[in-house]
Amino acid sequence: MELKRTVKQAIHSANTLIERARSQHLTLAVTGLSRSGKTAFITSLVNQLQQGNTPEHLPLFDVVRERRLKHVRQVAQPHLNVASFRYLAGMRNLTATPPKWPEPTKTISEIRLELTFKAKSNRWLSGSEPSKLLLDIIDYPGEWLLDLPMLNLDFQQWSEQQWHLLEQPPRKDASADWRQQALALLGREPCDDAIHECADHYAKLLKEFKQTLGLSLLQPGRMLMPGDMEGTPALAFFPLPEQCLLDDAASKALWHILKARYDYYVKHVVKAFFKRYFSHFDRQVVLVDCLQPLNEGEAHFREMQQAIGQVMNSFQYGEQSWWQQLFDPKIDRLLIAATKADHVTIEQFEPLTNLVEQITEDARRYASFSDIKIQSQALASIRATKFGHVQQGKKTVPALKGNRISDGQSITLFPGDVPPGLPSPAFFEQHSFNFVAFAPQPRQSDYAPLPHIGMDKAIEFLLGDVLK
Ligand SMILES: Nc1nc2c(ncn2[C@@H]2O[C@H](COP(=O)(O)OP(=O)(O)OP(=O)(O)O)[C@@H](O)[C@H]2O)c(=O)[nH]1
Ligand SMILES: [Mg+2]
Repeated sequence: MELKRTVKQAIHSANTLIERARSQHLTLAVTGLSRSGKTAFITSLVNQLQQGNTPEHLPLFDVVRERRLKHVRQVAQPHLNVASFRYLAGMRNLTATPPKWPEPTKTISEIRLELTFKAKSNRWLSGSEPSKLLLDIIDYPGEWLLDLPMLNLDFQQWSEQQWHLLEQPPRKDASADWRQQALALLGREPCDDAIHECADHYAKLLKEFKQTLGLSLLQPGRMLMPGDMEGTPALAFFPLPEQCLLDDAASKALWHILKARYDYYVKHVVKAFFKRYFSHFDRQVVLVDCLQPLNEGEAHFREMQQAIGQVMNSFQYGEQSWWQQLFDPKIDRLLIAATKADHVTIEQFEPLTNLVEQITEDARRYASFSDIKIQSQALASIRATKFGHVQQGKKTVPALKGNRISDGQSITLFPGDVPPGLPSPAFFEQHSFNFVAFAPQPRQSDYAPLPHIGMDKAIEFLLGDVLK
């Protein structure tokens, strides 16, 4: 049984590789909640490929270590009606004085790279043509990803879930006024203007949940980043309590208006987005920022865990899943990275990796059943700190050195221990983790590649086999 499975797996992998080599084209899906580090990762990926072509800088990236990567250039992107990923603008910000991190992403953008390399197979043949690989990557606001679980819910199920969340802490107090406004619409002839007002208020509430309470489970995501949907009826909906269905005809009419808008949104906005950009991807990167939520407390951490769980479950990596039937992706590698690892000292990388593995455990299990190769690791796309030491009494302990973003001051600190697995309530009571936002390091020259932790390992996993 096991042998049969291994043989099947080997044939599958060989076929996929042949397919890839022939097409010489890879599409990478970068997945992550908002502020998880997607734009920083893509910027660093482009930068490492273009400027980091030395074995000292990317020791674990074989094609570089073996000096087979000839050059990497940005070429015309596939879709003319999609914004271009502005790599140079991002780099200018990172090299400004003082250096700046990317702004939150407001809409979708894409970039296509062409990698020219010497394949191992034709290494000894003089005059053989270098090989080429096209790499497509898209960037989008993390908020949009949060809509993914809606594909699997009808209006009633979604309303129930959201209404339940709104009635519980930490949303309960902040949402009280809005719930009153929504309930006041019941039992009256539906008025479109009043529905729009209530939807606007709901959008404000979602923004408050994000900005003030730091919450992650926020749907519909386009209310936070509407792009060109601002003010459209497709976005003028909100959850209603189920009691509407039992009540009078006017409440039922309101329910049906909102249901129609919800259905439209799910079908024409969410499904269309994922079908267009996510159905053809070959490899997926899932970026998880575990550190900021650890710092902010238990409610934030559990909410992030739940949001990641919902999003990852939506990808359902099994062959029979609705996701497969709907989108038929050909994914064969999944990288799960705990981002911003430059906020912890080196001995914390292992607990950080364990933590991200536990957060994504279900999805990893399904992916491995489907013969998808998985790698989990700690990662800093753009490393903002250096390792140092501090004296604690008579002991010297490992520490981090960097420029604090709030005042630009250089500080050295011991950030505390990352829990080796999912943190217990006691961890949060002791509040033993100290996350400080650091500014990017000033660069020595425009040609110096961005400092990183683990980008070579990540790139080797994502591209190494196709660059053989
Ligand atoms: N120290 C450090 N901070 C990072 C790193 N990557 C991202 N950050 C921080 O995380 C913030 C968010 O990173 P982005 O790359 O903009 O995140 P995103 O996932 O694109 O966010 P949205 O566009 O809002 O979905 C940045 O502004 C930085 O403050 C990293 O490698 N090291
Ligand atoms: Mg972004």
